[in-house]
Formats: sequence, structure tokens, C-alpha cells
Amino acid sequence: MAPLERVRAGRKTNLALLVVLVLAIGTGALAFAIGTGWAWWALAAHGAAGFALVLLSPWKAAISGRGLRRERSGAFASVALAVLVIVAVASGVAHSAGLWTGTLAMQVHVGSALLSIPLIVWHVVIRPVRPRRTDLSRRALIRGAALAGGSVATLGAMEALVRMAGLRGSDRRFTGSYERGSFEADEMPVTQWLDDEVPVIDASTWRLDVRAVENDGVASALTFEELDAFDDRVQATLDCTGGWFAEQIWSGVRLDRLIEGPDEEVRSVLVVSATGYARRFPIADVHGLWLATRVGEEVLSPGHGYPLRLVAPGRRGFWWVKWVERVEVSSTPWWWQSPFPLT
Ligand SMILES: Nc1nc2c(c(=O)[nH]1)N[C@H]1C(S)=C(S)[C@@H](COP(=O)(O)O)O[C@H]1N2
Ligand SMILES: [Mo]
Repeated sequence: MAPLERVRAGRKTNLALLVVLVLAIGTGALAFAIGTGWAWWALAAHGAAGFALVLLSPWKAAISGRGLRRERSGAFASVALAVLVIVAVASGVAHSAGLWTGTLAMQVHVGSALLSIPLIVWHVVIRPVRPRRTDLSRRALIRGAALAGGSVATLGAMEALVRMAGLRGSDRRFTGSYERGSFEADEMPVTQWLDDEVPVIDASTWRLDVRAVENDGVASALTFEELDAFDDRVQATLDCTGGWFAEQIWSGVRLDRLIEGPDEEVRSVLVVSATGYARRFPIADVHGLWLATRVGEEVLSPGHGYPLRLVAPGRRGFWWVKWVERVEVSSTPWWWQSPFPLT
């Protein structure tokens, strides 16, 4: 290739890489956010984006090799970015194939991806890829389609290989999670989103603070015995973004029994843990949320949320607030919160 053509080909590869990286991170976040069957589509797109990175890597390696030989500034950060992307893709493939199924695999996968974000931004700032109108030319679009097709085909080939080799990867839920401890709560992992510690709570003095009317200073306080007496049951799957799931029979009280006929101003219900961890839900969801005192007939263990935890069927694990001490209705819309918890 003539030098000028090489530069052009390099520019297109870089642009494609940037688009694919944004897609990979976006679909990954989406797969975490969705707890229903739709998660499968996000996960499939995520897998395809990962393989698109692999397919583009020989071209990128050639471009980077030329760049590194010129010893431009920022080489260290560029290499760090490359390493992070390789770690993210490798851990993702290892987890989905079933070669590395622990929560550590997902922590490494997500951790490296998150660390790569500031480096991607930095890389785009100091080596900008300027899009041109020809980037949307027929030829470019055909190449893009070829890359997408190749990525989906590679993903399909990997799935087939995993099945043929009898690896655990073929035995996953639509979210990509592996089964652990269904109907055996003791076998189910204890997981915290980030840095919460299991609190020691004395249920005899503990009260659930219910604020069923907005700005109601006079809250009702329910004891453990009162809540445990309801015995509303639900069979539901706790599916942690750390990559495991467990189905259990939970019992406690359905939330609409504590919050009945909320007025029109009320838009959401906030569920708050003794640790400060909290999630906000659309008010209509109270008919499908449970505050559980028990799992599989047994009182919850401290790690699993004793004395009271939220059960939120169809939502990923981070919505299932443990050690609940307050539920509060409010006129704030449910989406007025960070999409993922920050503690
Ligand atoms: N208070 C509090 N509740 C929490 C968390 C947390 O960090 N703090 N982690 C959530 C996450 S990410 C998951 S997957 C489930 C795990 O529940 P388990 O430990 O009972 O398996 O609890 C959820 N509830
Ligand atoms: Mo989780």
C-alpha cells in the first residue's frame, strides 16, 4: 500500500474500533440493566461487539506498531488501553465459555472495561479520528456490514464449539449467569454491589419504617413478627450481575399491602437499607415487589439480608435491597437515580 492509502486505511480501522468499543460498552451496560428475556439480545449484541474487536485487532496491531516505532508521546497510555481491552475481551470470552465462571471473572471483565473508558476518551482527544462524509459511503457501509456479519458468525461458531466441547458455557441463563444454590439458600453466594458490609441487626429492636404518604412525618413502624406473619410467597430468581443466579421461594409481605391506594402525586417508592444502599421503583411496581423475611421457609441469614430484604422478580440482583429499614413513597420519578448503585 502507498503511504497515503495506509493512513486512510488506518483511519477507517480506528473509526470502526471506536464505534465498536462504544457499542461493546453500551450493550454491556444494557445487559446489566435488563432483567427480563430481552437481556438475551443485549448479551448477543455484546458478544458480537467483543468479536468485532477481535476481528479488527490485526489491522489495529499494524497501525499501533507503526505508531509505537515513531515513539510519540502517550505511548504508555495507549499500550495500557490495549491491555485493558484485551483483558476485558479475554475475561468475557472465558466467562461465557464457562472456563472461568466465578464472580471474579465478571469483576475483572467490568473493571477493565470501566478503566478503559477514560483512556478511550483521552485517546480520542489526543489522536482524534475525524469522521468524513465518505465514511458513510456505500463501500464503507458494505465493510461495516461485513464486519458485523463476521462478528455474529464468530459468536455463533464459539457457541457451537462450547456446546460440542461440553463446556459449562452452554448452560447459562438468558442473562449469561450460571446457576448457584437454587432452593438451597445456604449454597447461594452472598454478594454486595460494591463496598457494603454485612450489618449486625438485632431484630427485636429493629423496625421497618413505612412512609406511605408523602412528607408524612408520622410513619408506621412494623416489627419483625408483624412482617413475618403475612406469609405472602413468591418463587423468584435472584440474578446477580456478578454472573450467577439462584431460584428460591421467598416469603414475607407484598409491598402493596403496606402501601395501599397511593394518591396521584406519588410516582415512586424508595427502598432503603440500614447501610444506606437504596433503590427507587415505579409506584405501579408495588404489586410485584415483596419484602421477604424468609427464603425456603428459613429466616434470612445475615449475609442474605436479615431481617428483611426486597425481592424484585424480573430485575437484576442490585435491585434486591438487603437489610431494608425504610420504604418511602414520593413524587420523585423512579428514574431520578443513578442507573447503577454508586455504593
Ligand atoms: N444493602 C445492600 N443490598 C444489596 C446489595 C448491597 O451491596 N447492599 N447488593 C445487591 C446485589 S448486587 C445482589 S446480587 C444481591 C445479592 O443478594 P445475596 O447476597 O442475598 O445473594 O443483593 C443486593 N442487595
Ligand atoms: Mo449483584
